[in-house]
Amino acid sequence: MELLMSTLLLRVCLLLLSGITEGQTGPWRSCTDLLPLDFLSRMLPGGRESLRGVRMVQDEGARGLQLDGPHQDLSFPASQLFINCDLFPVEFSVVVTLKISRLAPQKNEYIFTLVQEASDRILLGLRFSQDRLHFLFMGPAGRDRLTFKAIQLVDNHWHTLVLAVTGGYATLTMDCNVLLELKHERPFPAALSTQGSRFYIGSRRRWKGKFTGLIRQLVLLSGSDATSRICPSTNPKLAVLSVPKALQQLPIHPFKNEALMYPYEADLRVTLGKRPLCTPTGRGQLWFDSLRRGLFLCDSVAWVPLLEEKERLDYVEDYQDLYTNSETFDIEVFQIPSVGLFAATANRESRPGSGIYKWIDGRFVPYQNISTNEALAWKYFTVDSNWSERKLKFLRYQTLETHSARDWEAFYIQGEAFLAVANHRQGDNNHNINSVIYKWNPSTKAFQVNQTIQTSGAYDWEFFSVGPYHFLVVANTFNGASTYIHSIIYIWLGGMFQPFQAIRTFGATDWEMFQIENRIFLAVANGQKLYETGPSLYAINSTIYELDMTTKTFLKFQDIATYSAVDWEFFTLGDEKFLVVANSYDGMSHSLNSVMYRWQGYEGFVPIHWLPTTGCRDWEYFTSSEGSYLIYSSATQPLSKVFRLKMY
Ligand SMILES: *[C@@H]1O[C@H](CO)[C@@H](O)[C@H](O)[C@H]1NC(C)=O
Ligand SMILES: *[C@@H]1O[C@H](CO)[C@@H](O)[C@H](O)[C@H]1NC(C)=O
Ligand SMILES: *[C@@H]1O[C@H](CO)[C@@H](O)[C@H](O)[C@H]1NC(C)=O
Ligand SMILES: CC(=O)N[C@H]1CO[C@H](CO)[C@@H](O)[C@@H]1O
Repeated sequence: MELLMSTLLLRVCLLLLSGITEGQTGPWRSCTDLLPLDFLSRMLPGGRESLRGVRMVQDEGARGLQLDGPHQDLSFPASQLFINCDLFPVEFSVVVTLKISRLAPQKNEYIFTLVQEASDRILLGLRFSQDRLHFLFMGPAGRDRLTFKAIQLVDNHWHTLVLAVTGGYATLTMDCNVLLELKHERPFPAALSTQGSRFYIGSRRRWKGKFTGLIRQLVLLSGSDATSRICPSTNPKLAVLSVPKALQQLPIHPFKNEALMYPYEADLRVTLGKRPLCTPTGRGQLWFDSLRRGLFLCDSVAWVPLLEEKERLDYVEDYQDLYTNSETFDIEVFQIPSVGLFAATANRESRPGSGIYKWIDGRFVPYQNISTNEALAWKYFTVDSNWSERKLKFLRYQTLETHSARDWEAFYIQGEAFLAVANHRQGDNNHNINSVIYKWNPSTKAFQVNQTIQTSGAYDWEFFSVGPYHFLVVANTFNGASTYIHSIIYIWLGGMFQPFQAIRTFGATDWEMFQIENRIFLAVANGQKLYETGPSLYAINSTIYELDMTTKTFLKFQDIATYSAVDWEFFTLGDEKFLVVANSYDGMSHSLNSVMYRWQGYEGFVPIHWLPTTGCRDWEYFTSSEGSYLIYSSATQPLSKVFRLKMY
């Protein structure tokens, strides 16, 4: 298996994903894949607490950060960036946008440094004086320095610099004009180890030489000159490669009332963090609420909202109790064009069977009962689906032999329709059986077996495509002895699914694939930890993996504590991303909170809402003309619940 997988990987690696990731050059490739590295975004608070040592200031039509000192929050270990190896790249660029109003003669200020913690030595740094810019680095023969002369940075205007270092050369571009090219006698070291070192923004770890201006952009990227990525620019003094979101919104002109004119162009102070007091002396003060991402103005008594994000999740409201025919294992919400929005529940009892509900006037109402036998899953799909237009009811179409089927997954590859069924077990305890992938035959108008795949207590199939590649991943729950087994990701190659990667899971019940910008994630819901001996554990981690473009494998991204998780649902509201987990059992009770998480960039997913559920089995997100909703089905009571996501 290992060998098979690595040969497959090799075959696939060369081609895989070339469509969705830009090629990176240089030896840094093996050291980090987080490129370009936006230092300021790393510094800014993820949303909840304020960041000590930082103030946001708007000046000359753009926002920047004023740093109060070499605070610990303004630094981070190099190991966060250099994940796979600790060598600093030989070829790299630094892009920085700053505004410096004054500087005493003979003084130096540091834009950033990389300091070796134990020795306190600067391994690398960028600093400026009245009319010079110095790039410092630790060479094999000791401390070295490159100096760009006659650089007029200290003029109280914004400037964007690109410093590019390549072997023996360094170039400096200011406001999209190439200023200088220097050849160093001693080239930048080919193997500068960053081990045990820390990046400091705006200082060299001490007060002396701390940066007193405004900084708006600070990005490090590997490969040669980054100038071509940002120049030419319509605004070269503020040319952008990557600027934190909080600094982007501009200009602020919310004043409808002329009497309320405030001089927002002139060095306006914006405070981050908790709501400050608004008093007459603070009149004209701005406060940026990083949680709600709103900007507020103090009118001497109260904070007046100026600029709020369009639509953001405020709270979750218990909206509808949907009494179902019996306990519900799965719920599927689907839209039939020009007919409406429906929910299909897969119910335990065969009489009256499973239910179909139609969304009418902002609620689900019973629409049709369908006779099923211990139904576990519904999947709505259209392949000449036997949706009878005339009678507007679902008719029985084709009966496929299954073994305690847990999930159906319908998907298309190159225009052909497939249906994968997760066969859980045969008889009472044979879990190691085949699951089946059917292919639609348009001439016989029936599904035919295309491939069988050995699975262990299969619970879920998830199909997804990345660029031109198609993947199918199975959640293997139990092999008869243990739940700590491999779940396998397959890739479509040569007309069949072949193993791509095996991931250890604990009673996996669900896979959810989702994409955030161009990053691909795969989350597994882990149901329980059970070995041959010992009790079952339900309070365990479920894990989110991310497709690593360098190694072409899914690597662990984040562990999330769950309670017999049985479903993940990913959805987007406005420009925010969420995950909600179905927690079904904590070892004692089926009544417990399921949790909703919000994506917060490098912090990953952070819990924000706790939703009371009973026997939660499945979450579905849907929208109607009235708003956005979540519905969950209960496997322990004949009651499903709709929650409404209230926005502000
Ligand atoms: C489905 O069956 C239940 C239980 O018999 C019944 O109350 C309900 O009205 C039926 N729904 C429809 C749409 O026929
Ligand atoms: C499964 O479908 C693929 C794609 O159409 C086809 O190339 C392959 O031969 C089929 N395999 C079998 C066993 O029918
Ligand atoms: C869950 O994951 C966290 C972070 O990786 C780890 O510290 C913790 O020990 C894990 N918990 C369990 C129960 O495995
Ligand atoms: C393709 C197919 O089998 N279609 C059937 C759908 O249901 C109608 C009504 O029962 C049948 O007449 C069709 O043959």
